[in-house]
Amino acid sequence: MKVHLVRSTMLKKHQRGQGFLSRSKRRWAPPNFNVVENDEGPYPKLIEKLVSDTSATYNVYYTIEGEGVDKYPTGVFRLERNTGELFLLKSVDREAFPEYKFVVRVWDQITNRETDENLPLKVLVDDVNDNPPEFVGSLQFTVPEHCSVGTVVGKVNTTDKDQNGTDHVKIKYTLLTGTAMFTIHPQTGVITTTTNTLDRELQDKHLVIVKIQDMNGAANGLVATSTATIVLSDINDNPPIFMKTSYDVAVQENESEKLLLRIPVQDKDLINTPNWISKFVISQGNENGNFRIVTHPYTNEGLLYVSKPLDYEKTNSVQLQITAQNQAPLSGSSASWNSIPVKVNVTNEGPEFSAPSIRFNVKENTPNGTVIGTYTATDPETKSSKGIKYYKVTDPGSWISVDRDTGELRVANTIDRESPLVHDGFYNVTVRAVDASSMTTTGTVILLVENPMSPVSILLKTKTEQNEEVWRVPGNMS
Ligand SMILES: [Ca+2]
Ligand SMILES: [Ca+2]
Ligand SMILES: [Ca+2]
Ligand SMILES: [Ca+2]
Repeated sequence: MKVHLVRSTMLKKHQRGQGFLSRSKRRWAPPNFNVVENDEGPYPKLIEKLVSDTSATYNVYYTIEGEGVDKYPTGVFRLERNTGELFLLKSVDREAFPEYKFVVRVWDQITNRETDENLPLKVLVDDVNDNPPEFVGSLQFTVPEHCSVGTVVGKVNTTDKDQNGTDHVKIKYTLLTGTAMFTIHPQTGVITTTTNTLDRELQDKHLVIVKIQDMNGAANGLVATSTATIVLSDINDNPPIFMKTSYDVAVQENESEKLLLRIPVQDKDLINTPNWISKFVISQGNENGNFRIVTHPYTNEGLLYVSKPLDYEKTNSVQLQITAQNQAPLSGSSASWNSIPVKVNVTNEGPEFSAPSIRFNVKENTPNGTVIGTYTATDPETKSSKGIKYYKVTDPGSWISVDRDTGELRVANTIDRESPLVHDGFYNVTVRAVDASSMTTTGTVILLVENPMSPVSILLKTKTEQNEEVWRVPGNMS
């Protein structure tokens, strides 16, 4: 084909392939030339032959300057000086340089004067689909577990170096795995969920293979694949679970700031987050504020303290209800906080005898009313015996009387060393002390019954010839 470089007083149009050649009197706009990228040649390859109408009048020659010739990238085009033939010298890459602008000039061979106006020309490089689509940016997405169907997970971003607006860059998105849980929009690349059963506590992330294909997914399209990671973020769908169904603990009256109970719980949600950290509430039974409960910062246990002393005389047991919550509210309609009962038994501080047992020596046949000694108890808190009463519990021979107010012991009957109630010289009496709040304790009084003739109150345990154990006065071996 030829392009005539003409001057005309009339606007003309010549159909030329797919383009139009327009000319005006002073300036004219030639069509763009087209070359196809990646053409295998052979080279040089003739593109056009340019002919100026002035060649009819003059002997002309042509020159060319601009991109692809003497401007970057040089060496792509050559114009035959005498014939006006424009050659492509080598394969071109549209993605590297999509169009070349240059100027053709016509000269008189004799005068070296220009015989015509400059002809600006543009060569467009036609696209070939030689670039597969590419993934752009992160394929890491996060979506809350148990989100509703259709929740947007994220958008797969892509690029394609080929020509915009053509099928060469029209990408179709497909998921190759994970289709039971996710779907991808074929045109936009937006991934959404297809289920509301995604459970972080079961599996905290899913890997899905994404395929992208240009030519809108046609078989001749170019393909790329990559793996998207979909991380499930935690919601608080698990309440803390108690390890036991109830507790029974004891607290002594008048105690305070004492740890009564450690209550462990388990929580399946994400550890060390507000969804996991427990928050305990005494939901019932603490109307008087005797208790407080805090969360152990490391173990997440509930620590139940008595914070205000309890009075046994007012209450001897408290029924608490302990509820385990999280710092964060629960998500999901089916779950609710759990509670367990904790029974706190208040124990009284009873009186204590001066010793669990006490021993006195008493001669047999000691007159009634003779004082043997005293055996007293005190309140361990006040160390006082005030208000404590004493009673006999056991006294098989009724040999002893106990003063109810003082704990004084007196002889009340004939004490007989030979009585079958005496064993190895010992006779036992059990005494009970009772305080004002009816708390009791018992103690044992051991009487060592002595022979009245014995000069000393010390007896030795010896054996007879019949091998019986007997108490004897030292020196008297009869
Ligand atoms: Ca291309
Ligand atoms: Ca492409
Ligand atoms: Ca939780
Ligand atoms: Ca969870």
